[in-house]
Amino acid sequence: MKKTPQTLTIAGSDSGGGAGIQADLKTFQELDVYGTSVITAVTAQNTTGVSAIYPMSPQAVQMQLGAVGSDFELAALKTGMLFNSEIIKEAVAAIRKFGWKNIVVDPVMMAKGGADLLQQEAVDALKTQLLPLALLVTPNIPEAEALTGITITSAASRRYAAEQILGLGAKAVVIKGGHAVNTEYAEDYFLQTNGESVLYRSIRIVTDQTHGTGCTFAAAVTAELAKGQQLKDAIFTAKQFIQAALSEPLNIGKGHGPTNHAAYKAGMLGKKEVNKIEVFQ
Ligand code: PXL
Repeated sequence: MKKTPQTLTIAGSDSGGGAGIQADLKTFQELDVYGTSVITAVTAQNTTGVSAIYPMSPQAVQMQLGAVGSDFELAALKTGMLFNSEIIKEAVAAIRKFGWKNIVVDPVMMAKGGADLLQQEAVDALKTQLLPLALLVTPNIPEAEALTGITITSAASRRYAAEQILGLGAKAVVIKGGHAVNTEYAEDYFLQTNGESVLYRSIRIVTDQTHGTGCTFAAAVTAELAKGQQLKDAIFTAKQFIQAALSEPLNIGKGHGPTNHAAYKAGMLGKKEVNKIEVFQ
């Protein structure tokens, strides 16, 4: 009997349900893969912001990783909020111990309201220990700038930053364009170590219902990788998924509401044409 592909998210809990572990598991479910989770921190948060962060102890993270690793056959995994260097070390040790592949690293650093989801002391561990294990890193523009020290203002500086990130050991990077000043399009720039690049372009959806966009995108890539999709195709589907999730907002909460994780599948099932993504190779 064919088994459902199994995945893991190593990330923080968002009590508001729009980002973090909750966004990841919803996305895994929508894309027909089985999701497991290792919680790195519990955040008290809603659509208006983060009011508290409670990191798990390194041992609590290690025990969760061991429980998942000793039972499940993971086809892909993603990391999100890792908070500190001790937790990063545990994630790295488990990835090595269990020989996990198809690692998607969402280098989560800051929440929309400015709360630190990765402590400054941990940026170095993320760069030197985790990124060399990554098949794909998915920074937004501020994260790509923080990882490289490069200010991204043009296609050339974006490419230069992507090259620098590959220099840290990741096999591929996609710099997401949601934070760019471009008001017409949202362009995600992909570069891999063989020099191949792809630009994924969609019409920009103007909405403040964007909480958890990055988590959801990386989770969708992870799910597609787990199903055996090639990286460039997995990113294409993830872009469609997030475009659908942004285009049919749920209008929940008083602040930056969550994206609509159900919209992609509902559109596919209804045979509605999913949002157009242009691909430039
Ligand atoms: O979207 C980044 C992110 C990741 N993980 C958790 C979060 C957030 C943003 O708020 O709360 C737990």
